[in-house]
Amino acid sequence: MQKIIICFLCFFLFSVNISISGSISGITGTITQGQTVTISAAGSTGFGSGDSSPIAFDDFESYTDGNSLSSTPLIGTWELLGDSTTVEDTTSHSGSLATYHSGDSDYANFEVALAGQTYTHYYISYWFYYNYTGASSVVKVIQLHGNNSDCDYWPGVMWSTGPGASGYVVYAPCSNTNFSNIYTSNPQNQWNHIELVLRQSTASTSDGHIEIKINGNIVHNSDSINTRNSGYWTIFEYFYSVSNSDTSTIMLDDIYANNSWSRVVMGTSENYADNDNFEICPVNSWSDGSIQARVNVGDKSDTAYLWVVDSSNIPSDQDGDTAGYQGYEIVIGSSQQSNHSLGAKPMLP
Ligand SMILES: [Ca+2]
Ligand SMILES: [Ca+2]
Repeated sequence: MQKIIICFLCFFLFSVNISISGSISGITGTITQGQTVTISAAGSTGFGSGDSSPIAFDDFESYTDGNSLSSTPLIGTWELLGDSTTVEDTTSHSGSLATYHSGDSDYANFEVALAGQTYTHYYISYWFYYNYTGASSVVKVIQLHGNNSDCDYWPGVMWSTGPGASGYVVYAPCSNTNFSNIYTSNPQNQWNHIELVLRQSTASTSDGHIEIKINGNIVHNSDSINTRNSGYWTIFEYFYSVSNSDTSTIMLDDIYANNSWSRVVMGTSENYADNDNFEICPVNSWSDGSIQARVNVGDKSDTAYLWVVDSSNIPSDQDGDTAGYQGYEIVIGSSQQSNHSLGAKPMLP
């Protein structure tokens, strides 16, 4: 009888937990905007080490409609530039408020200064909504600046839109050879999600990682890019105005940046890779067995899925038997969180 139990135990262990990813055993707290929830790790494979101090985050819901943008977001700081940016209820991704900027011939609206930092990894996520009128425009979605005298100046992402309203994303590596037309779409007048997973290269070596996703489309993904010759990225110039020369409007919401790939995200498809976008939930406490995160539901409602992504960019996985990374099922607005896929597993006798 003892042998039978041991054999069954071996079968159970090997058949259920074949993934190296951690998985979530439970979530306590209410899944509503701004609430803090505690996410517990299941079994012996925890969440690993992660970062609990994002560089910047804001969902802009603490503003009053029409206020000027503050240099102190919910997390971190940023520097205001050029013409004033306000927070408006014109349209938003999360809640009812987002940044709003309208004008022409403008440059960056605000930036996150990283001077003196030697961070190697970055994860950036935010939502943008834009409209321009005119014959030619350049949507400068985001630009990472380094040293102007070095080739570091150019590594950036710009969204150029020309006559005929065909847009494309440009990534410019150290070689100054732009990867242009890597996303030929022009999604004006809708909310779009951009996600960047970045790792600086060794100096003058083609071993950097640049991964850019827009609305779930991988528009660039390389592990062999030289991102610098000597220095490091020193500024994220977030959210350039849409145009160098034409009238434009751009709104931004749920802005997040961190010098780590570790994060907590929420999506609507159970399989991680099937999601067109993610909501980022900033982490304020991270240990191998337990994480505390600030809920950011974005535009999600009813049933959604949550993942803890580790510092190597590997998501948690609730179903080791199924290919890919299955999320932990949650119900927006509820404090009764249970994972249905884990609940279906056979129990030990
Ligand atoms: Ca918002
Ligand atoms: Ca799986």
